[in-house]
Amino acid sequence: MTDSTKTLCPYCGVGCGLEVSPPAAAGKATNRDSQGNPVWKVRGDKAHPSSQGMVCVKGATIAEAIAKSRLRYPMVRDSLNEEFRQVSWEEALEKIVNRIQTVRLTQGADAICMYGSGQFQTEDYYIAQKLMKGCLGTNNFDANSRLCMSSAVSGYIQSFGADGPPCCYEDLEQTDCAFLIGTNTAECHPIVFNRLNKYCKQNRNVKMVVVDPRYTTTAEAADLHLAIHPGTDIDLLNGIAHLLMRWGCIDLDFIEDCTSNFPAYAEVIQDYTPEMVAQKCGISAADLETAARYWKESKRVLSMWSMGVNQSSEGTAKVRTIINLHLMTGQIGKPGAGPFSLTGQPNAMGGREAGGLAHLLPGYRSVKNPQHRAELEQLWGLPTGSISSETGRNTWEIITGLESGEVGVLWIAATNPAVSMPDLERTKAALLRSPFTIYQDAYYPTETAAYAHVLLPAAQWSEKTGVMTNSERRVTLCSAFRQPPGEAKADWEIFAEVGRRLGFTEQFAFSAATQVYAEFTKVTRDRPCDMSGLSHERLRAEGPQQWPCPESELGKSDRHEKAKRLYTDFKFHTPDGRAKFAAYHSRGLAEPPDPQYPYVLTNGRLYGHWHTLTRTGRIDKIQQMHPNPFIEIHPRDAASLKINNDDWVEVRSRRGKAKFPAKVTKAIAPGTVFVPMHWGALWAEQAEANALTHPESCPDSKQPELKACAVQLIPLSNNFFSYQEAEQYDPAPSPISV
Ligand SMILES: Nc1nc2c(c(=O)[nH]1)N[C@H]1C(S)=C(S)[C@@H](COP(=O)(O)OP(=O)(O)OC[C@H]3O[C@@H](n4cnc5c(=O)[nH]c(N)nc54)[C@H](O)[C@@H]3O)O[C@H]1N2
Ligand SMILES: Nc1nc2c(c(=O)[nH]1)N[C@H]1C(S)=C(S)[C@@H](COP(=O)(O)OP(=O)(O)OC[C@H]3O[C@@H](n4cnc5c(=O)[nH]c(N)nc54)[C@H](O)[C@@H]3O)O[C@H]1N2
Ligand code: SF4
Ligand SMILES: [Mo]
Repeated sequence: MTDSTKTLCPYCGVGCGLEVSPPAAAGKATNRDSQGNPVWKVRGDKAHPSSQGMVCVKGATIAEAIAKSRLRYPMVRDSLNEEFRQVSWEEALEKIVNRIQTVRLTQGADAICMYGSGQFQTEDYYIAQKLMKGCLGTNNFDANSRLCMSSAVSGYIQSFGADGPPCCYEDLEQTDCAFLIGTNTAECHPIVFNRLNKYCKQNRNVKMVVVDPRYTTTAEAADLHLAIHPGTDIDLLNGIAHLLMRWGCIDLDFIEDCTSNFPAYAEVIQDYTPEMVAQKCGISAADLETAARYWKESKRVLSMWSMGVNQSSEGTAKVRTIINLHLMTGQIGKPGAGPFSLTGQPNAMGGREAGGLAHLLPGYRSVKNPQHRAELEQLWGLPTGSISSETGRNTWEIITGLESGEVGVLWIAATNPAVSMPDLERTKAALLRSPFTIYQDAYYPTETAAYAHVLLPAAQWSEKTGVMTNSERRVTLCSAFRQPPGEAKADWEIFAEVGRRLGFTEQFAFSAATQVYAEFTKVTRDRPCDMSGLSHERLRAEGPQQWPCPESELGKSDRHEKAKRLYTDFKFHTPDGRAKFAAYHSRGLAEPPDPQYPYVLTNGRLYGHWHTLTRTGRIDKIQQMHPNPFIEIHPRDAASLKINNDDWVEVRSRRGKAKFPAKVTKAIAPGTVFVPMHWGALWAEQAEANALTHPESCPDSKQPELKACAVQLIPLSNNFFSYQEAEQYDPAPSPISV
């Protein structure tokens, strides 16, 4: 393999095209990483339509982390206080299969759980569904997308009758107003932001609104920044709707012809007067009015959102309330307009297509739907009734299942829950109780490895071939261009091998990823995410493709144009074909601040780092960009607590504590503090954001409210306190701003 390979960046859901070439050109010195591995050269793929050659620092430096600190061989141990010993695949697989068979017989299939990830390729996801939901007959497969995209999924399904972001990146350059809510796009979706920001700068009449309690890098670029109190998004959105209604700026024809349930919504928004909304959100009535005016004056509004909206105990309601505004103004199904959920992980979209949550089945199907189950049982060659009609355990229910002893086997792959789950103390205690945990990861050590009985080495991006789908529904083939280290195998290969050993030889008779993908695309035929026209061969020959891409459309000249946007005919996937308005009042935070825990803690990401640092923590350039965790505190709060820059602050919630050096800044609103989510126990002492967070979740999407919990702040290293004194400290009630 000497030529360059086109592939996709394996980090965020923007899905930038990369071109990767071998480390050494003939006669030139080989660039090596700090562990002596040759480093591949990476540049942006100019021909990739989503990114047009652009990359951010994460994509540009990915090659520096792919060979370091890898898990190379299967390892096992009988209990968590023993050392791991290296074993053959044969021995590891035998142990797993025996345990699965025993648990199936003694506790039933529903005692087996798998927890996967939006960092799987679609092939990995699909085979995991077939194994768990089809062959084993339990829907206990959930993924870290539960912590990420599930509110967007349920919002789209409830409003439109199906999941799937209806927009595309060309809309970034065709809009009159970009409405960014709960997204720090500049740091988390940098190439989406670059495209948008460049366009806004060239067209001064195009407006950018940012709704975020923090003054983020994204907010710096905005025409209007609404620094709302955490958890007041629904108030704001209903307040904008109230003004649009008052001004008569609604699309009555669209509402009449293409939607349902408008009267209920119209009644709800009556209550959201500008005075009330401004007061609740902590913004001025003038700013609220400006936001509403931008909606009114813009022919095309493109709203974008991410975790500030989804990670909420009313996440689905927030998503639907954003969609309401689009329905009310007819801003959907046309260039430059629509409700655009920015996906987090590189293949969270593929995960949704493959049915990778406990209530879903492949091809945008639902476990609750008897016809959907029957279709898959037939496609998979399984007896009728093989697929359970019960929703499986979601991410948090896996934790509570460990607590109650109902989970007998836990198989975790491509995620690091010992850092990323809410209420870490409880999560870790539950993981400690697991009778048998299989952990399948690319790197070693990670925090979760400490809780495993079996470690399986996974081949990662660059070492396995498969597809990923980005936020604009564009599917890119990621071809392998180097060998996996040691004995690492692709996730789907491991699942398929276990399937065969459990007796499902026909169901897992695959020898290459291209065969897996061929079967998967068949399963999507005639579904909203129809990809029956796609194959590895076509993606290799023709480059990345957007879905829908039904086989029947192949060869038609307008195929690509038609796939750009969904709902251009204003026909939705609901039973009556209409998009449904939702009528939600705001409920606010699940754990609002109070005199004992007077601050709202929010948390999120930094530009250079990726999640739990398994890759970016090992890249020098990025470590230098963001060397340490910190806590952002507003100068007013810092003054009242006598905290100076760089003073250590202990943060306590009802569940746990952490400590950070202070960064005193007006970028965070008074009453709110911010910490990055990245540093787990292996990377810093007691700087885990999730030691503090709680698992209260949205009733529809079951997505936990990771974005907000109530905390107290205790200064540790100034003149007034020692650490010991702080242990007895009773924090003086501070002003509560929510
Ligand atoms: N650099 C980098 N990029 C990434 C990732 C990464 O780890 N690092 N991860 C990827 C993944 S998986 C994801 S999910 C995305 C996440 O992308 P984002 O959602 O953009 O990232 P976050 O920083 O988690 O949160 C976004 C913002 O939500 C705001 N927020 C908090 N509470 C509220 C609220 O109540 N209302 C509103 N309106 N806003 C609120 C926070 O202040 C924060 O600025 O990023 C993806 N891209
Ligand atoms: N407080 C707080 N907590 C959060 C969030 C937040 O905003 N705030 N965000 C939540 C969100 S949106 C997300 S997406 C999660 C992310 O949280 P995690 O999923 O826990 O984070 P990662 O560090 O991306 O973990 C991915 C793991 O997969 C491994 N890996 C990479 N490629 C492969 C592969 O091909 N196969 C296998 N088997 N392993 C592979 C990596 O080595 C790494 O260990 O965190 C959630 N938790
Ligand atoms: S924007 Fe996202 S997909 Fe693009 S290079 Fe950066 S991390 Fe990779
Ligand atoms: Mo995410």
